[in-house]
Amino acid sequence: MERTFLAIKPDGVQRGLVGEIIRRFEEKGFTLVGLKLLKVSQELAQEHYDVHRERPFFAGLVDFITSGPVVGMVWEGEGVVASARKIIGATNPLSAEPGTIRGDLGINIGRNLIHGSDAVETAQREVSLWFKEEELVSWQPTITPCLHE
Ligand code: DAT
Ligand code: MG
Repeated sequence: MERTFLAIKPDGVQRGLVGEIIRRFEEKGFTLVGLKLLKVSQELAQEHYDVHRERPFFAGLVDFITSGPVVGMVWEGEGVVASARKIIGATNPLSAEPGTIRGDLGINIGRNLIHGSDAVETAQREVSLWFKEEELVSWQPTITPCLHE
């Protein structure tokens, strides 16, 4: 089953939006298979955002993501990678559609509340970067027949 990695950034945790953000993925019907609150190390932050290493905003991004607690999550479900990106909305909250997390709850590109893997291969890399295999729980919700034919 497809999995994605999501992280509620320090702004989301500080603003008390952890429950609101998790609710949106639960309500959609995806399955939570990994969850932890952590202070992100410099090493993890730099590795996670490795593709942006040469961008002018890289240092600020690493400073921000290491500035306070982050909620790391793995969610599972049919098409979860692309669907989670839609639920999250565009990178810049000012351009993100209402109804999306960033569109409803954010204003600034550097404070856009949540990270979501952008492709299935990226998700695999990010899940194994943030979680050990034994930290993930494989389970099938009893409501599965209500969600899938
Ligand atoms: P996304 O998080 O939507 O996948 P991304 O991978 O292009 O976006 O960038 C990673 C994060 O870097 C993004 O969530 C916020 C920050 N960022 C991106 N572009 C930025 C910019 N022009 N100025 C400041 N921060 C930026
Ligand atoms: Mg990205």
